[in-house]
Amino acid sequence: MTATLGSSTGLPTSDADPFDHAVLEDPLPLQAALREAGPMVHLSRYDVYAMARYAEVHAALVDWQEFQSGAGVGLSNFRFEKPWRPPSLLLEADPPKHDAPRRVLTSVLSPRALRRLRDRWIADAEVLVDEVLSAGTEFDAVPVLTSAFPLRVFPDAVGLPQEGRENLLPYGDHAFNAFGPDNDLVARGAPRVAELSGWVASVCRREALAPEGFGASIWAASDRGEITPEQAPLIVRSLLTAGVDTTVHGLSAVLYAFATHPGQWERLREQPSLARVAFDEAVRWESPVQTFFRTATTDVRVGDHVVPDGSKILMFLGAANRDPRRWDDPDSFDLSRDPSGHVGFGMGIHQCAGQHVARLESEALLTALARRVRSIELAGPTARHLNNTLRSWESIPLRLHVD
Ligand code: OW7
Repeated sequence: MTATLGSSTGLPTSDADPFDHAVLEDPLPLQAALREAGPMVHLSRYDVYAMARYAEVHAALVDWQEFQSGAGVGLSNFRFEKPWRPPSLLLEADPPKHDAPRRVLTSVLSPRALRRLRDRWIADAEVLVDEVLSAGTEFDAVPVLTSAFPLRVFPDAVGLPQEGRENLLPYGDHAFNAFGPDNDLVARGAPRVAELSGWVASVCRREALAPEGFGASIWAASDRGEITPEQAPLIVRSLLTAGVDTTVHGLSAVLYAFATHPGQWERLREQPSLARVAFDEAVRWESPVQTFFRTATTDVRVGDHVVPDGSKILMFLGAANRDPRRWDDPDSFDLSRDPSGHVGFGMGIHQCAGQHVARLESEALLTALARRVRSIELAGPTARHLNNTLRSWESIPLRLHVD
């Protein structure tokens, strides 16, 4: 990065492109440079204001009055640009419109509502791990475990029809690319947008959803008048957009972390109840959702500087999660740390509504693996999957040693 001091205001400025392939491949150097440059940095290429330190990212996340989501949480400013799809009633909305959809989804995905899924998911993870291990102990963890497990349990929990489930990951991948600039990654997804969006819309309808499941629960809330029948399918759409790729990449992160930190796997083996901490530590360490934007609702003062009304603010969740001002030895994946307070699930009124679902998926898979696998190592070169928002893996070749 070239961080040169802006002449009149003293605001550091950078012409770096956070969405450049080289940066997406390894975002850590840019994150460190932006943190060092100051509490806020102007990114000249996109004319946006960037925050990469924990304190400022956290403050912006909890200040929904001055840093709104309703103008979009990507680079596109909905005040001036038409969104590529009808805005999310949760992610891309502010109070008061945000509140009823949020209340409903929070309740549908609450720890209490997940209790009936727990035993089934733990059994499903054991079956998957048994199947995988009986086929061999060397494999690519992404297709075989980290995408296979969410795809095995989540669509059923929503109540989706079987047909078309292969559309879930490509749809999510495009949605998360669309939060970034209109670059080659967005162009690559564009040809399938109409087809994928058509499928998603079709399965958000009440008639398409199973009589029990997260989808049916959302529709039931509309029967009780908690949301309108017009809102229900868009809230189901949030589940399908935010609930698959994110968990796949979170599971990839935690398995990669263990494959590269064998001592931590031994600790998990000794104390399987660490599975929950392990997942949150991996979400902190890898930050599957790297960035989100907000929009200034007025001229907002940040330190000695002012973000002009209507400007886009880019929050580097991944950089905040490795800010040495907040975390001891931030680059180490360490089960003895308390990762709570990380902003990998966001913070404040928009904090991830599906985090308990993600934690349960991870707990089920890690527990099943810990029961049978003595050690995990990389068996070849890994490959990243580039996305404008997500930090993810295309391939994690593993070799497991079983008892
Ligand atoms: C939605 C992880 C952020 C998201 C992401 C993408 C879409 C939505 C939510 O949460 O449609 O509400």
